[in-house]
Amino acid sequence: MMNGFKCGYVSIIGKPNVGKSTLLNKLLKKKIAIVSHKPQTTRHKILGILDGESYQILFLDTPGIVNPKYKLQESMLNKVHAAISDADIILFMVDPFNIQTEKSIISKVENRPFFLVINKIDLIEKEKLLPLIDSYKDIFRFDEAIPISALKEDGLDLLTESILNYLPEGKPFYPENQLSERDERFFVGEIVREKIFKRYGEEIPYSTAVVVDEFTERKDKKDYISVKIFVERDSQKKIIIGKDGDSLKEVGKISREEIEDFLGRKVYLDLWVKVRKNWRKKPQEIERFGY
Ligand SMILES: Nc1nc2c(ncn2[C@@H]2O[C@H](COP(=O)(O)OP(=O)(O)OP(=O)(O)O)[C@@H](O)[C@H]2O)c(=O)[nH]1
Ligand SMILES: [Mg+2]
Repeated sequence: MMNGFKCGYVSIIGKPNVGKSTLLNKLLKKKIAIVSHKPQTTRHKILGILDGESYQILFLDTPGIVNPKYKLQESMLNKVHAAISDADIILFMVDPFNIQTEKSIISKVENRPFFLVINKIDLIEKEKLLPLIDSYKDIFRFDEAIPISALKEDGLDLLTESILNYLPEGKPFYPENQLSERDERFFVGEIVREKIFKRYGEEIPYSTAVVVDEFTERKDKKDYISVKIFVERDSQKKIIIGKDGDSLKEVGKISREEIEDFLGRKVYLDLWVKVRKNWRKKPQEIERFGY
């Protein structure tokens, strides 16, 4: 019998860019969720499994909460709602720079454990913390307020301990050391998307979808991976490719290096750029791209 073993879902929600994916990666000690300084980087609900001696915590990273303006954002918001309905515990993550509330979201939480997680405390003076927590007390109910710096890995042990105080008892849902439920293809596509998010400005990151077309293991040769990068306009395709293909080559190189690091083996990576006009507004395309 696994007496006293704890297992449950902990959903990380909040506005874009507050550091949700960074927290997931730091808790797991492996980068499985892509991160960038631009908002709306995450488009999926991503499971990260943290195994301990007497617990298994199933973290769900989610897209940042925004008022949807196009179909893709609607689908992203649906993932936040799905993560909330799955959750045994909800971490509402904010940054310390302004007061953030999401009434429509918080109203769905009902009486489940709800933590206010204040991230990026490495960027403010310590004296500002208590007044900040106090101002949240006037806005909504929370069971715990936990200041952290995900980036500097400050406060993460305390966060895990507090989670364990509320996590239900139960057997582990997943075998040990599984980390996530996504396949290698998913992570490869996400790594390429992150490099595009980081490299290009303006609307390009938001107009880009990445699909792994082929992933073949070859005898005595590196794995062959073929990736299609979809953008919404010809002009964006030109920018992604760059003069003499230089930009795309660079994206290919840094993507391949991180993919090899992630998989722990060498790969051959082919990148192709295609145009799908206004795909972000089309439910069928969004579904086809896996969002
Ligand atoms: N200084 C500081 N920066 C942080 C911290 N945590 C995250 N960041 C930075 O904040 C930016 C956004 O981080 P993400 O983890 O991508 O944020 P997110 O909430 O997942 O964003 P979306 O996926 O767009 O909703 C990145 O540049 C991170 O390096 C922190 O504790 N301190
Ligand atoms: Mg994210």
